[in-house]
Amino acid sequence: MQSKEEPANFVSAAAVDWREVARLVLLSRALDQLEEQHLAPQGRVKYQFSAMGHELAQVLLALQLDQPHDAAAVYYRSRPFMLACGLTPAEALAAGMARAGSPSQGRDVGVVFNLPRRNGPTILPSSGDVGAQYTPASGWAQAITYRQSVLGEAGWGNALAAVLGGDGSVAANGFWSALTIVTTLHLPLLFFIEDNQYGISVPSRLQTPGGDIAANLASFKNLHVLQSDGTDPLEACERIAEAVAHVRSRAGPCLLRLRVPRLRGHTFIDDQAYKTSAERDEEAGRDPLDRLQEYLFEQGFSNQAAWQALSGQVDQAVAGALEEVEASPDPDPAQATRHMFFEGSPPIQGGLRPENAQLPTVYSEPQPSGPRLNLLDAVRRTLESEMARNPRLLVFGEDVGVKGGVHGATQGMQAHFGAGRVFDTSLSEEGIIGRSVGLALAGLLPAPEIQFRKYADPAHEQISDLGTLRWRTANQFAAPVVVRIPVGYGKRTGDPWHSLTGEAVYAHTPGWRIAFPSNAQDAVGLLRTALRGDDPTFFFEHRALLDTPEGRRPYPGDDFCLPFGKANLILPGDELLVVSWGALLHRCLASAKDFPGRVAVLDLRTIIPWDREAVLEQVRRTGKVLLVQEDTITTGFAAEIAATIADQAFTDLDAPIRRLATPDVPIPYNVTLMESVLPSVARIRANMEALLAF
Ligand SMILES: Cc1ncc(C[n+]2csc(CCOP(=O)(O)OP(=O)(O)O)c2C)c(N)n1
Repeated sequence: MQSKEEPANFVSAAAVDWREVARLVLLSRALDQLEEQHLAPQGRVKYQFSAMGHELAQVLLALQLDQPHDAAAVYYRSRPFMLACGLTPAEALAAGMARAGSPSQGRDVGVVFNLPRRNGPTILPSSGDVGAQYTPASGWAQAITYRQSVLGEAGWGNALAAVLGGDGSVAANGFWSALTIVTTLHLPLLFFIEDNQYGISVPSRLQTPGGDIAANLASFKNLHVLQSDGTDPLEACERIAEAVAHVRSRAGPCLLRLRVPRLRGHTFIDDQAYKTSAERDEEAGRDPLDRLQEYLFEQGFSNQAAWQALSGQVDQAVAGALEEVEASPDPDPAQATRHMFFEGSPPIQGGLRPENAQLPTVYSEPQPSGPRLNLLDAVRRTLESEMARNPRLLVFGEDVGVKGGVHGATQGMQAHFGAGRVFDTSLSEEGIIGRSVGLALAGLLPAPEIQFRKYADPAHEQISDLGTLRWRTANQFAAPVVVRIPVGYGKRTGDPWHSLTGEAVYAHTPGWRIAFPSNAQDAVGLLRTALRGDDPTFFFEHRALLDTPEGRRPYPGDDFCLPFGKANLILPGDELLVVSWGALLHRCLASAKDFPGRVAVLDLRTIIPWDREAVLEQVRRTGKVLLVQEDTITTGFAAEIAATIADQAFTDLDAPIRRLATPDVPIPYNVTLMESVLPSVARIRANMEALLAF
């Protein structure tokens, strides 16, 4: 019963199903014991992360996350929470033992969880990277407010996002990035920090000054900060209820620090030699299971006989689950390469497809009309036309709102579509991409801008985790995000910070598609296809083409979509094939003019997927190939093309495969220096000449 002083959404201790709490804590304990006494020593579970000491607090939280659009981002010590959210004992064991039937179908470590909604919150696909759970959780929190206020969906009204993490994780970039996002935007996120005073062996005083993140954040603006003993049933229950009520009632984000013991090593193989025996004894004396039992007996919710009976039922359930998992097969090896990209069947959660909100992609001929547009204007017009048709599309990034982007790609869009849909972000690329993951998982379509390719570096953890998200969850989740990035040297300028193309890094980051258009028409078609697609996509906008004549084309129409993986033979020729993309494509065309009819120029248009067939067909016809790339030479994308040609068309070659690229140096600031390292028209021409004469 709620008393008069209790805030809205407050769940009092009297309303808690303490028998269920006890069952879940006992279940978690029994699974840990089975693993540490049998399965890990036998090598049948390779990573055993005991949750002993953390169980009570996690279960109390999970049972309060009962609204249909609640979500939680968890970490590897969150199994008690998962059990309370509907993970079955058999799934838990199958996960650790890497059997079919685990939530990742044996693809991921057993404690790196994901779970589409059952009886609790949606569990966002978690990561093995400590701290990587925070910014996606902030994205879900932002999606809650977007779906409620921009899309007008009342059902999202009192939803919340929770993120679980340890005391070590509060030193990670993602924690601070998410904290900044949710406090500046007043978002419904609950930070649930389980402080067991250690990372692996590093004590919490080396993670945050004084070892107390809650004390340090006491004066952080817009953050409600709470502390609790995570082993005391009544106190933990009340503080958790207070934290949940605060966030649910839209009073802003909250951080709750729970002090818990870690009753075992970091993992099964950690002997805890860095703790004194007095310290270990002290921790053992704070076992939440003992305190729970004591509390339940005191309150008359249980007694010795009832406790024994419950414990027996739990042991039986675990034994039954083990039998079931032992009888289940290994996952099918034929499936191991599936689900890197969308294959036609929608995921359960994430992106627009589960709610049938996707716009159709129909490939057709361009319908050019009007004057020739800059590539930059073409991008803006495409974003605007898609925004007008798709209310789930959001555009954001640093300076993207009022200013309209440092390059001007989003000029006027905030005024037109409102600050809910087109907005400035805090200066954190990890925050931009990580929040995009959460937004996409919550059924929206984020199209963030990163100001320059080099400045995506801080986001790399989120980028690589997003690339594998569908695969890691065996297609249960997907998060299509379209990231626009201006890349490459500028019109008459370059430098180490603003001029990187760096496509090879992303081509080597599985799960991402990469568009790299050389003109405005292709930019429109590829961007629209990306925005109607199902996969994370990088859309590269070359700076030397943003407002120069080479890139200009008439607008091809509001329905024009261009397929990925279809190269464009811009110039036919019989004796030598030149393959390029982006701005250097135009240098290749200028060079080829001197050899009419002899040099073919193929614009790759997309790097992932790339058009192998078109390249091989032209190689077979001409017998010679020159690959021209702006990115640095070593392990650049041209090397991938060269390897494929050597493998598939070796006997068709009449000359060595040649690459032209920037040497392994950054782009220099001085223009003469810059031009000395970039493949120039003169160097391209000289190489064409040499190959034609070979
Ligand atoms: C980015 C990253 N760095 C390092 C690691 C290795 N690592 C795994 S767990 C861990 C300690 C994390 O401690 P804490 O956040 O306090 O959680 P706890 O294990 O105590 O529950 C470390 C260093 C990792 N997984 N990810």
